Amino acid sequence: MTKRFFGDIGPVRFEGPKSDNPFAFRHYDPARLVMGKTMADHLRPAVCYWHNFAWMGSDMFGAPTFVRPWEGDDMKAARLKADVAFDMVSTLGFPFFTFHDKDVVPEGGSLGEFGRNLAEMTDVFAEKMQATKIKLLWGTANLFSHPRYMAGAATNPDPDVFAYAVAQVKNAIDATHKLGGANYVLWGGREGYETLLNTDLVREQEQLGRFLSMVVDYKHKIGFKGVLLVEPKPQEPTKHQYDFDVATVAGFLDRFELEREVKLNIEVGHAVLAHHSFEHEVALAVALGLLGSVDANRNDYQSGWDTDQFPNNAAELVPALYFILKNGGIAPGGFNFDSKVRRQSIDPGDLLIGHIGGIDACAEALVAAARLIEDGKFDKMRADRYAGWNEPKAQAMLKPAATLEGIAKRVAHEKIDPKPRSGRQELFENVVGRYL
Ligand code: XLS
Ligand code: NI
Ligand code: NI
Repeated sequence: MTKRFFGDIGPVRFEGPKSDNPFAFRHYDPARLVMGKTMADHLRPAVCYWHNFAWMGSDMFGAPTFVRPWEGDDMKAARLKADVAFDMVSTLGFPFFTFHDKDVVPEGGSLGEFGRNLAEMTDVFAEKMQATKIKLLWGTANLFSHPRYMAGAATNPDPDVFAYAVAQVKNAIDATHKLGGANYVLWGGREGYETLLNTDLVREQEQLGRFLSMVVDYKHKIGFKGVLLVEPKPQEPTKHQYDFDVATVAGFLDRFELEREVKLNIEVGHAVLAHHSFEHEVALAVALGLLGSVDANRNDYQSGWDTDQFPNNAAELVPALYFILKNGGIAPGGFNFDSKVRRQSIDPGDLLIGHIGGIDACAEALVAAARLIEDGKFDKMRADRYAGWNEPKAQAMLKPAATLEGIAKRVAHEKIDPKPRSGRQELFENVVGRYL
């Protein structure tokens, strides 16, 4: 590298909430202990290749706005991109990065060339990871950008596309495995439909189930120790995506007997698109034992689009962090910033500022959620609400021996007449707010 992309900025350090240095953390203090674990170990933040290095600032109506020295479609450009990417992760002091195969190398003219490029870049990454101690949170394959995937990858009506996708995923898992990735992600960007009029959804879901089962088998065959993660999203780019939300994917995994093999990568903006909240998706995944990792970002609430903005609202994140802490943490997952700067943020420093604000919001929420748990009042309020269920008579109703007529008889005999009790929602909200 002749001239450093980020000029003289960095390394980014913790300076505390009073700092007005835009290139300092105000809440994220990587080494600070929270409930006996460092903030870095709790959040396991990652920089993604995709938004930072593969998107040049174009939108539906406008040309690219960013000037990036690594723009180009050859391995020379890819190497420069890798230099800047590792410089960026080091400057932020984040422990992880994530990538799609297509983000890091050109596809070239054939799958063979694509595979060779990826293998070459895997060696480059391995060296850089060794030198910087930066680790791979997850790798993935882009099965949605190329026109061949316009009608889906695993769910394509053309079996040759299915085969091609399988081959591409094999290469991406091999690369992830070689780099000791903590996880491997499958986001089915086009695994859905535009119109049911031309779609056999029974067949397509069978194909998707088979595909995922083969990925699971391959993982075991090569001894990949990372966790396989499906990333739910309800729509966009398709009208309807099969991996709609946590509940839908949970059902899908059960149906194909993959619920012990695959976990979920939950993205904030996708939760919003599904008309859920982020904490809903997290809480449900925790409840089902399916929480894998998080794609941290936020959505614009008006747009109806996956805007992938950096998170900046700590208060909104507290409930999700609470459920994550209750789950015993997110590892081997982490907080991957699947976030991008706005199209007008054209300065190199803007990329850093986005991540700084994002991790600060997560760190502030983490501390608040930890206080909430350590203090104990909140958990007690939640437990008190269900205290009646601790009674033996209540417990008996949940046993297999319980019957409708038995319970009905007891209601008459004991003249049971329940009185409404306040759910105290505002109190719960106020208590959560107290810890920020
Ligand atoms: C797109 C997804 C994508 C996945 C990885 O909406 O969030 O970025 O995280 O393919
Ligand atoms: Ni994502
Ligand atoms: Ni997304």
